[in-house]
Amino acid sequence: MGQWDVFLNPYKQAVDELKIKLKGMRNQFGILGSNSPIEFVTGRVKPLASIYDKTLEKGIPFEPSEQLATELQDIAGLRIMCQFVDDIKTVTDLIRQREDLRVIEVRDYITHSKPSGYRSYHMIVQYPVETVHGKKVILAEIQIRTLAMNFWASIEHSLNYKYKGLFPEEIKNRLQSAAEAAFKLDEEMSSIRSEIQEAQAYFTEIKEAQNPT
Ligand code: 0O2
Repeated sequence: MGQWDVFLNPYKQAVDELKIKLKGMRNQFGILGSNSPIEFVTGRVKPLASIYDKTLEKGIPFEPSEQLATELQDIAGLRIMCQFVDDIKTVTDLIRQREDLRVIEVRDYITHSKPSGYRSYHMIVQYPVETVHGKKVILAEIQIRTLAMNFWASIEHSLNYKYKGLFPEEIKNRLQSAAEAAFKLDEEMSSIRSEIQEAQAYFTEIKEAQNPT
């Protein structure tokens, strides 16, 4: 096993565990028969190529080290998607109450979106991983956003990759108006939230009646 594999292993374990735990929160709402504030959860360990790019940006050595573990807070990354903007607050409250992690920092790009138009709520957490050599506390970043925010961010991320951050003016303007459209979509959906949730509860009931367990 290489040095990087050894270094990244606890992050992989943390991502696997947190994915299960956060998905568990979603399932509990389902069992209790209430609408879940969590739509779906994804997670990844930052690829080595992205770690390399970030070390160049930050001017730190590209090597598995304590400095890297402290300065790159999103080597373990989780993403929680919600249907409605208000669900984000519910989810962040649930995360803060948990005893298996500790929130040490938040970045609220929903109240203050980034100049690019990016919106999302980021929580940096300390998470203890049990290893064969004992407990290792690592940092993880949990990004919480609506489906509309996620759609915009995924598209912008791909374009960013293509243009290496140097968007032609036309694309930059279109992305900004798409960000405004996503914001409007979130507002519109919030205004008919109870209608939507009633309909979703109705369909869940029908599905359960058709497939009793
Ligand atoms: P990837 O590929 O998702 O891993 P830093 O991590 O130091 O560069 P900062 O601002 O200290 O940046 O951390 P922050 O705000 O938590 O943002 C880091 C992550 O948020 C990014 O990770 C993206 O996932 C997301 N993000 C932030 N700004 C934007 C944006 O303008 N557009 C999109 N699409 N995503 C954004 P990485 O490492 O950049 O990328």
